[in-house]
Amino acid sequence: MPRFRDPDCTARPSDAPRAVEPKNRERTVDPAALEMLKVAEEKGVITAFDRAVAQQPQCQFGYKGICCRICIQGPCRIKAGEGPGSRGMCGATADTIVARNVVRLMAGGASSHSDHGRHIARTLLHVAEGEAPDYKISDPDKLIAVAKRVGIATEGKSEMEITKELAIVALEDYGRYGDETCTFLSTTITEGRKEKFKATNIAPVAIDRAVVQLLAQTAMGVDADPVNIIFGGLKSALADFTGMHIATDISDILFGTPKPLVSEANLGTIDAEKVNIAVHGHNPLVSEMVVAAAHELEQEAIKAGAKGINIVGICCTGNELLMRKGVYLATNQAAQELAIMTGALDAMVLDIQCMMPSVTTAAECFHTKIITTNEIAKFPGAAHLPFNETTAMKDAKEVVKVAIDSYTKRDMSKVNIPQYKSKLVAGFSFEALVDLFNNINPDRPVSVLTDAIKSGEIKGVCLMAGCNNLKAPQDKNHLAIMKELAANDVFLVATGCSAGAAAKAGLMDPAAVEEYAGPGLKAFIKRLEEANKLATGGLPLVFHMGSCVDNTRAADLATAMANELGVDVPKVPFVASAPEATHEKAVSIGSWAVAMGLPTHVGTMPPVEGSDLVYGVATQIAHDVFGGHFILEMDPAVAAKKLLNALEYRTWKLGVHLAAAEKYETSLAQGY
Ligand code: BF8
Ligand code: SF4
Repeated sequence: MPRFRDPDCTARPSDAPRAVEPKNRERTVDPAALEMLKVAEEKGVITAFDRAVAQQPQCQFGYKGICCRICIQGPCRIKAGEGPGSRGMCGATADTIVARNVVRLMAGGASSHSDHGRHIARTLLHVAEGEAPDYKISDPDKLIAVAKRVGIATEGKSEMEITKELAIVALEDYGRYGDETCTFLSTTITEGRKEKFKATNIAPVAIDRAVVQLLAQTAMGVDADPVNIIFGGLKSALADFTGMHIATDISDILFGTPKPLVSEANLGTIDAEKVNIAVHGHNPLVSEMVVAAAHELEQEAIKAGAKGINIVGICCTGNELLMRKGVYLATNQAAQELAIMTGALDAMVLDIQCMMPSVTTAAECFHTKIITTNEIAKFPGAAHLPFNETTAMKDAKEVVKVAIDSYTKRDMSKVNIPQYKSKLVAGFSFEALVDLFNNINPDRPVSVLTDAIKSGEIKGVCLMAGCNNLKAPQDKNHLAIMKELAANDVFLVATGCSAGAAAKAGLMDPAAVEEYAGPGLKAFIKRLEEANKLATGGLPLVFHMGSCVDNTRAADLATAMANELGVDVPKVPFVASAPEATHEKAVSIGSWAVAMGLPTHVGTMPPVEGSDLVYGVATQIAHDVFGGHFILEMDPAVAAKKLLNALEYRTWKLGVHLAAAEKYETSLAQGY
């Protein structure tokens, strides 16, 4: 888009502070977290909130991306505009260094998601081979649908034959000899994107290959062309998309495709009378089995004096369980240590990603057992109970037994659970959203959404995604942007810690529609409610689409909208926002979102300001090539304005092109 009619909305960020109130430790708007921060202070427990203050001011070379540590001749910093200090020792320029640093974040993100996806795909293979008896095919319809989509002939084959073939197709996306594009990418995007990715040479052949190639490309003394490096990065970002899609599809097959359900979120869901187990991390292979084991061992908990077992989720494994099982979501990433301050967590079970190594220190003041389960994620000070999918139930039971034993050692005088929890309606997989539309228009369900945009009832769709980042108060910018977009009739879907922020703050409670939605959005949601006899007591303001790895569900929605409208994704009024992006995964997701054609807001500055060239490619040139671009903006009010501008521009342009096609009886213009 960047043809800004509003002079406040340029490709440059506003002058909002980069670290809001850097010396204020109370960096959250979550009342439960604020209460627990006081407990942490009383007990002398240092948390992320204290460390965020201690890290200020942060190194500006690193912040701008102009510190190179790619070889051990470094670190080299770009210290001057000219002369010897303007380059690294090897002669690398600021442009090269910034590009290399940022694409290596994409490689990291792609690796995180894809390794998670591989673990799930391998488990599917073990299920087919009878080696993972505790897992089963929970959604045979999705198995068939995904198998057909990736080109497997299903007729006359047994469920296990199809399962095995699908697992192999997924695993082939990690490494293949040939030069075909990854199957889980090429079968889930528009024809237009396929051509674009081919033309720009960013379609990955295999996930592992894309990441290995990128590390090779960015090693000392290889690629010095920042633009070529960025395109290499985008290949890894699309490998990330591929691994994510594998993870989501197969998790749905193994554990069920989410459907609307009611639950609650925030630390008030921890129950003083029960054995409380927090499952934390991302991979549902562990947490799903812990839930199943807890059901089986409920009586043992009662024998130990508890009223039962209460599982609560933290971060994205919490989102996975919430979406499929209605398990309570205790909190999102920044407040993970604060869950321990309740004194009522008997065990915290970790798998992978976004887990703070400091949870073991936080647990020292309490009886909480920290248990790691994955061979690549061990914490000094934690118990390690290896989790193997071939012995999953046995392993999960062991974990639950440790929690029950820990409960017997709980010091009730230390229990202090903040009484904050919000009702929520979650479970909106892409399929569940289509089901909602289906009851209005069974022939063309997605047209329910696109027609509402064409008629001006709603302005478009925004995916709210990403992390907590303590450069700003936890959740604050997520909530500010959601409320502003809702008031302006934007249909909101959310994932990851952004969904967690909405859930805790009550924005997934149907009551929030009345309170925050603009008239168009309200009418649209009410229409969906009336057409669907939902047992959930209504629909939410913000539709929870799942964990971070499930951002591909939102991409599927954008793709379906493009196909419905007869255009490519860059013409669809669909934007994304990660107000508190943190993890490498957020960098790779944001990058594939831009390559897919989405204007993508990031509310914490990625390390690109050290190169005008890289900054310009990300915020402007990307639009010319892919139709999507980054909006880098720290002020949530300005960010909301920029997102609304992007939506309005697309809706206006689409309207002009649709009207012209109708008037002159031509096909719809495809330019963006
Ligand atoms: O995968 S949103 S802080 S918990 S990276 Fe992590 Fe970011 Fe949260 Fe989930 Ni996603
Ligand atoms: Fe310095 Fe070049 Fe080595 Fe980077 S790759 S650390 S710029 S010598």
